[in-house]
Amino acid sequence: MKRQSPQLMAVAGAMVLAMAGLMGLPSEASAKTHDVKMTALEVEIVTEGTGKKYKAWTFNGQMPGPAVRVTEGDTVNFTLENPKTNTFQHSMDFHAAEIDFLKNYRAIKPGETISYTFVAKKPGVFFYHCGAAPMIQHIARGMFGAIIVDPKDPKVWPKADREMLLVQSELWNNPDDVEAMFGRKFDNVIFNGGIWKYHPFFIGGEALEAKPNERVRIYFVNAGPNEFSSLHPIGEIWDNVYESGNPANKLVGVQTYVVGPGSAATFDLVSESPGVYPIVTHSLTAALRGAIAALTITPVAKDAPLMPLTPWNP
Ligand SMILES: [Cu+2]
Repeated sequence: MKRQSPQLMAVAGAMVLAMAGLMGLPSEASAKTHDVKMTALEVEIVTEGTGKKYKAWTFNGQMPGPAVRVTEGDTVNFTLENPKTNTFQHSMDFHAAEIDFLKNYRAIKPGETISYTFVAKKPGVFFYHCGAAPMIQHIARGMFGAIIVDPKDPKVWPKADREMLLVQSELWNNPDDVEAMFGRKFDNVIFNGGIWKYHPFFIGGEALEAKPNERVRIYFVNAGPNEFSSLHPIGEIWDNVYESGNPANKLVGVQTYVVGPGSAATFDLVSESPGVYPIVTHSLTAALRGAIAALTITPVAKDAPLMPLTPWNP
């Protein structure tokens, strides 16, 4: 067989790539595979700046569970372990996945492990949660979190200068009172698992920070289990709101946006003037029981993790 010259091979290769580009074929080479493993842990966690503890059920011992971040088109190989030291069944339901619920989201007993694979086909910010019965209790006690699916083409929306992830949920003093959960008799509504976590007037509370004119992108998930969030930045207007965090679902100049339980949205805020802009759910029975996050706009704003979990030590 006649050997092709390296130059000819290179030209042929370039032609194939050019053809693929002309035909609009996606570049599969850029899609990644992520192995995500979580462990269901029934543990005590700190939910207040005073150090007060709560008998939670968690993913990886934290409420919310760890933030998962992938890009549109990526594959997620997910594994949930329910260690035999636990007492209850647990499961995992990813709203970013489009797969069979019966097979993949079934509850597993202590000592068991479940794995499944999904492709994150749609960009956005999505809820994840345990769905074991009674689901209202498994979510109320802390088994929830967020997965961000970044758009494949970052140019589909303005670049963010700063990003934050906020997960709202209701908290009951008695984690065993399922009747109070059905009756919506929550004691607190919280952001990222802490009562007044981002309110500097309370012990252990620390404001979120950003610089003037920065585009602050807030990925927001409402874990519920029951209450709607009516998210509003006091003293400001959302520049953009993206339903489910999908750049195609763009709203402009929004004062307040409702995010139902089990839903999510991405909020962009650009503030020109230094000051304090509290981010609240305008459902006041919730805001006044813990769901106020102070956002301080200051030229000396510090960098912070995507989801500042505990300003206080656990
Ligand atoms: Cu669970």
